[in-house]
Amino acid sequence: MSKIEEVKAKVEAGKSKLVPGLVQEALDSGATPAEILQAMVDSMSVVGEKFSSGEIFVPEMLIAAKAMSKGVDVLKPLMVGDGSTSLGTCVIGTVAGDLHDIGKNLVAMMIESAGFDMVDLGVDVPADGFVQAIKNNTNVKLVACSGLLTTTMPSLKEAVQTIKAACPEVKVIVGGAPVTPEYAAEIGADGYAPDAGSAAVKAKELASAK
Ligand code: B1M
Repeated sequence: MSKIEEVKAKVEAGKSKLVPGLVQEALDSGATPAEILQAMVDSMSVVGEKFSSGEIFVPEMLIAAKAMSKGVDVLKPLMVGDGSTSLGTCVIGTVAGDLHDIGKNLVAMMIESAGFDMVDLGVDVPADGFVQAIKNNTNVKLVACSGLLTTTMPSLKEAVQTIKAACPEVKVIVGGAPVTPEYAAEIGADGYAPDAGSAAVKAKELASAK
């Protein structure tokens, strides 16, 4: 089994103590951070499928998520930029009722490395929490809202509409597995991205748009 396959297997099995060391070994064996990250994202898809089929339950999903986060911690310094230029501040959070944060954390990492200062509000963020953060921080150009559950899509809509009503000059980008470009447009978001890499590209595009 290659080191990258070992990382994938141990994330799926939720082995948080082993994953950081294996990620380092995979790097040392020549795998790129992007390849290792993709392997861990693939693991979470397997975990999701096993949950859907009733093979595992919430606690197992949670420990797999913890293992992935530990692996991402090792990759983070290799993936973020030097922060020497700032395109402004980005406020990010997962919307109300939703506790999923791995995708949001990756999006935060990539947008930060694209040159934004990052204010991360965490998970379960109410619509007015985003507005307060815009008011409490300087030079906020962008808000990034993540949502992973179909049941929290109404929270995403409420967040976008509350932010745009209170702060129309701030751009809002949305994403997360159930979000489509059509839904993003329908709820009034300025941008949509399917993954963390394209979220960073879209963030730069929105920040430079007049
Ligand atoms: Co939950 N969960 N979960 N879960 N969970 C999913 C999302 C699910 C698809 C699993 C399944 O059934 N197959 C399903 C949702 C079904 C649906 O609504 N359509 C589900 C469910 C049902 C639930 C609960 C309701 C289970 C229950 O309690 N019965 C519950 C809800 C709790 C809540 O939020 N209120 C729940 C709980 C949990 C845990 C807490 C145990 C844990 C999360 C821990 C954590 O995040 N710290 C968990 C996990 C781990 C998952 C899966 C297995 C993995 C999620 C993940 O981290 N993926 C997930 C199955 C799956 O995704 N296949 C599942 C890896 C991550 C990198 O991908 O988050 O999609 P993702 O992010 C991507 C893109 O979506 C995008 O970029 C990221 C990376 O490129 N993206 C953006 C994300 N945000 C973006 C924002 C952007 C742009 C792009 O712009 C702002």
